[in-house]
Amino acid sequence: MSPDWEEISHVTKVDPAESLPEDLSVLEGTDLVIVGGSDGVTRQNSLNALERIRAHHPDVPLFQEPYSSSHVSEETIGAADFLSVPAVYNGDRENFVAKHVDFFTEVGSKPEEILGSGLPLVGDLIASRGRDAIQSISEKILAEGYVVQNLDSKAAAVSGVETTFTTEQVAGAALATESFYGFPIFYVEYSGTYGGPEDVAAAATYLDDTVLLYGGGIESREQTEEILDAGADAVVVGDCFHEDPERYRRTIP
Ligand code: 1GP
Repeated sequence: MSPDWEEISHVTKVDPAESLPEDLSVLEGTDLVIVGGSDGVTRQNSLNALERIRAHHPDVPLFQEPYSSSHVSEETIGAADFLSVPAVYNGDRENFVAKHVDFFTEVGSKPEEILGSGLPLVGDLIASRGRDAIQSISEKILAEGYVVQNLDSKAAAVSGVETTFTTEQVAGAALATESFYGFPIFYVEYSGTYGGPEDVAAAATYLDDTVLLYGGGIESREQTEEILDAGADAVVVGDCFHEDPERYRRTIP
């Protein structure tokens, strides 16, 4: 299961560790909101952001994008429509395999084994509702094949990214996402800087069933259009939303 991507071309990434604009009507016109960040994120601030956005915009699809199971609780899972979880191709092993196996180990373990684990609230949920709860958590999780292309970003630091991919490697990662890993989303991440359309165009060549997202440095409608024209299904706008709501509004097509 996934949201209706045909309807989504503009995504806003809200950092729960940063303050939100006073007036959340600025989000009108965005098609999807993702709550996630790379610094100072907690279960509580994630939940606060999810609940505040839901209260103002009950109909906009809402994701939580945790990079650690410490951001996730029964409440955040309940508040979000989906959990989008990055698997970083050019990151360290922890961020492509280990963290995910650990997470699903916790989710899938017998309740008595996971109560008191790093995911106590998920443990309670499973203890109270059994296998159905495991099933419903799993169905809410969407894997994102991720390439982090800005080495100076916090996203690179927390994912163990030490080298960026060439355009050919980005294309290869996209092809692997579609034909080998089967992740529903491929994400070209330039967090904090505008990367231009090249990687997106290369990735788009190989993606039919996989959704292609681009994020990084988008501050204008022209940039949004350049990325969409290159073949992305949607742009993701982050910093600009927190820093300059008026400029952010102009990134919406
Ligand atoms: C960050 O891709 C998003 O994860 C958006 O990037 O903050 O640079 O807009 P910016």
